[in-house]
Amino acid sequence: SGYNVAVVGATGAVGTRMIQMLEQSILPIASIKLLASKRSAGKVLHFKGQEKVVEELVPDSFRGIDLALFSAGGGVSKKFAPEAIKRGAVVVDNTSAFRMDPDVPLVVPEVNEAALSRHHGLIANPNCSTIQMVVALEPLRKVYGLKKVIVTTMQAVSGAGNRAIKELHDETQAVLEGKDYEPQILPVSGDKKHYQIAFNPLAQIDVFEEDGYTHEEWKMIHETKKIMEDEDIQVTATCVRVPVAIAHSESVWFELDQKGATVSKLQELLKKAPGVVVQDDPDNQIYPQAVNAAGKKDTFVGRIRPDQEQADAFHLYCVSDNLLKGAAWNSVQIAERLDALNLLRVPK
Ligand code: A2P
Ligand code: 11C
Repeated sequence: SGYNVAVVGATGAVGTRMIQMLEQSILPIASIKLLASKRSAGKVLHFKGQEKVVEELVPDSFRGIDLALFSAGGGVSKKFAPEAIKRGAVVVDNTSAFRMDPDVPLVVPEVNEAALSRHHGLIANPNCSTIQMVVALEPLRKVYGLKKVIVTTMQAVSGAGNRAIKELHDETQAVLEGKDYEPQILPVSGDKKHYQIAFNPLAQIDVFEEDGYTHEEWKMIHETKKIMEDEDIQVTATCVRVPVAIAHSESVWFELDQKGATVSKLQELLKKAPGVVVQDDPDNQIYPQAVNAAGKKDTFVGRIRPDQEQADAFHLYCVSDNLLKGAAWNSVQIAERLDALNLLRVPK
């Protein structure tokens, strides 16, 4: 007995991690179906040591499926998530397709698990850079309230998929060897121009909005308010792509609502917080690093220090694996919590 699970986008940067997270999960799994585009049909992947052949995604793929994890792009989710729900599968969607729909819970279990009870068959997984920031800020917000956040991100190329990881590798090698390389993916695969990422941070993630912010920045602002269920939190973001393969790093400035916080009090709250590991010991040069966070499920937090000019304002630095807590692990964790709360079924 257990759930029949489908992974949509199983061959991708996030999809392959979803398979790993399901292998390690406490969720009872009866069967697993791996779905991708026609290009990958017939490819062999593994689940718990057994060979699994990737199938082409079609509406009927979801017949008999109880849980479908989607990470194959927003267009695929828009088209196929309703097909899955119609056939009785609960969908956990890692794309931005439905996140801001008022009827869709947008969930980070450490922050707003209660929102799961309001699902109608689909739960959205937030953007990777938003997730780690709210995991780090929520334990502080609970005690002191949160007035304002200014975040600057340093995001790994894997956020743009497997082809972007390959571009970073190939381009870095070409630059080191003095060869020409024509970027094709970064900063954004669908945008008009492409730029070098090797040895060169790019202040563009996703496309530009009319107000001059990128859509990634827009997501961090609006998803944070939705997850924390507070439209009054002032959030602003600058999102930067850096030549790192895995794990996003973020510099976060925040102003608390209430007085009385100190660095040691904030550290104590974060040490007790779920999903957080504090790495904050300047005397011993201890602070979070992407190379150490890659492959881990936690959000690592350090460099906690007061703003020297403004009362009740602080800085922190957080790092997390964008493919795990930022995507695959948060999705599987949502499924585990749905199961524990007896909510892993499409409501009538
Ligand atoms: P495929 O390998 O067949 O292209 P990434 O984020 O690493 O680029 O991965 C994207 C994932 O989404 C891959 O598994 C990819 O499958 C899948 N995908 C992309 N387009 C479609 C589609 N139209 N139908 C099903 N899966 C798709
Ligand atoms: C990136 N955050 O690093 C993006 C990837 O909304 O799910 C995830 C996009 C999303 O490029």
